[in-house]
Amino acid sequence: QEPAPGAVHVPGWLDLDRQRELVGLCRTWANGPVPMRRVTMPTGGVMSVRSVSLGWHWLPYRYSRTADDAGGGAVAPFPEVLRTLGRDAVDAAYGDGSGASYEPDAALVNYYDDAAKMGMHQDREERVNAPVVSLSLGTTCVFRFGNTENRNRPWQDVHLASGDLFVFGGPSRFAYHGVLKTLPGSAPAGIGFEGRLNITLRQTGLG
Ligand code: MD5
Ligand code: FE
Repeated sequence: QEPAPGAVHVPGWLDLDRQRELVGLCRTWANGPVPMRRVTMPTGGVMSVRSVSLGWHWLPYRYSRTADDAGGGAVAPFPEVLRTLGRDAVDAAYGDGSGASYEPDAALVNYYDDAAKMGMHQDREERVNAPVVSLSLGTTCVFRFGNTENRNRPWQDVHLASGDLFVFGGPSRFAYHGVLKTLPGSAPAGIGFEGRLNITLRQTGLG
């Protein structure tokens, strides 16, 4: 499904074995040098989502090699397995061979408990417009895919289920988007955890 130019949704891209493998990796990453935590925004608000970064540490509104808001330690390196997965994902979405030149160097792993959500925002800390790859695990969420002008209509509400791939590239790369809610009880049997995980891969364009 292609909800907008450059935005490609591939439901069920990951089989259950692959999903479970990624859940295990997320568990490892969540317990890495920078623990999974809730990010505090400059306004003082605290995000309901918990997150951990690999490669480059995301914080509002920049990337750092060190966890500047969480002790200052070094961030875990970007895992090779995600580079390969990212290239495969871009190829699956676009089918034009562009995966070969995709060089993701930052991953953000987000964890949503049943109450977590994410307000409408753009991802614009990256300096290049390479696609963002999004992989969903666990409970289904209602994802709001908006427009590039502002956080208002038009938007499309899309269900992202466990194993789904979404690639945001081209004209959709800088669209506003958010997660309205997750749907408790919607995870596949055997996924091995409660809640929702989302892995995003990004190419920062930072040296
Ligand atoms: C999530 N995460 O489900 C989403 C998936 C985030 C975030 O939004 O910033 O951590 S990534 C959705 C995304 C990324 C980049 C561009 C666009 C959507 N887009 O242009 O719509 O936890
Ligand atoms: Fe985002």
